[in-house]
Amino acid sequence: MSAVEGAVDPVTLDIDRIRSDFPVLRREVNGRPLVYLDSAASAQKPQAVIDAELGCYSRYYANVHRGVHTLSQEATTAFEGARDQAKAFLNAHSEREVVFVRGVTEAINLVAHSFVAPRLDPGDEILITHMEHHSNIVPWQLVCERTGAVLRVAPITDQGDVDLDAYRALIGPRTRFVSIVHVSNALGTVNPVEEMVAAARAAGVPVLLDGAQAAPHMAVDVRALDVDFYAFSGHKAYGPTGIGVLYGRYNHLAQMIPYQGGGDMIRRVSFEGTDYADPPARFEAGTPNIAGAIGLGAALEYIDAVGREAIAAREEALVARAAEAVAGVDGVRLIGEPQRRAGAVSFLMDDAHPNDVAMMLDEQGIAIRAGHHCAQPLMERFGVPATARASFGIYNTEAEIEALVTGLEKIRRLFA
Ligand code: C6P
Repeated sequence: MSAVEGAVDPVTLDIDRIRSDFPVLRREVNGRPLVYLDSAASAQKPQAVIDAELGCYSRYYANVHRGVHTLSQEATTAFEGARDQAKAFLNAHSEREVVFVRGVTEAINLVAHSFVAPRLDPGDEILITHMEHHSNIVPWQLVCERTGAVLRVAPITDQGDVDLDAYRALIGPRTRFVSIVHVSNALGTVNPVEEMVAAARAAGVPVLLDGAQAAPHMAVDVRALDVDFYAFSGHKAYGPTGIGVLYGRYNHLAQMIPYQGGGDMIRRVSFEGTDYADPPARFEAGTPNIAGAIGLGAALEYIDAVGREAIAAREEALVARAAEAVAGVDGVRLIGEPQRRAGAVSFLMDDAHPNDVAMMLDEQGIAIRAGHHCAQPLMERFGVPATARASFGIYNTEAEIEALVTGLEKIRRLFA
């Protein structure tokens, strides 16, 4: 039976049952059972998500919003049903506040182009933190180049937490927008976003939260957060690739210019001019990722059925244990020891390059990521070009942490 079909103990979670929902976890890599510790890069998919995509393509696939025929009606109903699911997942006020995008990268570029850039004068400021992913740096640099605005960066501590006093002090009369990561992909830091959003909004500054690494691991309530924009990617939340969600307050979306022009985002087109559709259609030009959205709906349903509070509690304990266990390996040093951690543990091993560590773990069937994790300014802050990163999801176990530690000890012996 699937974990979503029966009652799941909200505290302990039946991990064996959850694991049995993910077909790929049955395979071996290099003759060993797969230990998948790379969910921060992209998470594996439960059968429910695979079935939802397959069901769309095999039973009712057609273009959406365009046909009166049965298949198009059914596809449209399922596609819009996924939007409702995303609305509930984020506790948005309305499904009209949910824009389907390719992922967080597109969401931030959309907000930068359509909301922030038109409001900027030379000398205005956009505030981010030192732990941002490139997706939350480069779009702002592009906007600054175009408008003469300035990018401000809130510093972080040696532990990998945002320096909150410095952050608050950087919110000034020229600050026009704040865009910050909810959970760091490279450090695992859970930022105190409630306080950070409140500080910005008290100064009348709108805020975007990059929820790429938060949405899969904890409950997100955009109303409680009082945030203006929130973005997450489907593929990190056990859903398909090429689909994600941008939440935006409706009154912001309604004032925003389109991001791309094309079909489905208009009310009326003539050669003299075009009237745009209302949000969210205004920001969804062209044929969308129909099966992807439907698969994402199934992923969000899966997460909810397992229970987000239970997932958060279990994963937080698991990741804390992983951090402690990895730090206990001779010659290993953690990069980032934040006050609160979710999802990921970054580390370095003396004398071994992170790429070598990742390759040698792969020989033992263990998948981790090595590199700068698309956070080069953060790597520079810690004086390293790269780290090894183990990241965790709903299906990981204590036994897999032991396998990781055993693998690292083996590598250590080889290098020592
Ligand atoms: N981080 C990682 O291995 P996209 O690629 O658009 O789905 O998500 C981009 C992104 C934005 N913000 C954060 C905090 C992220 O972690 C990511 C993606 C992956 O850490 C791939 S670099």
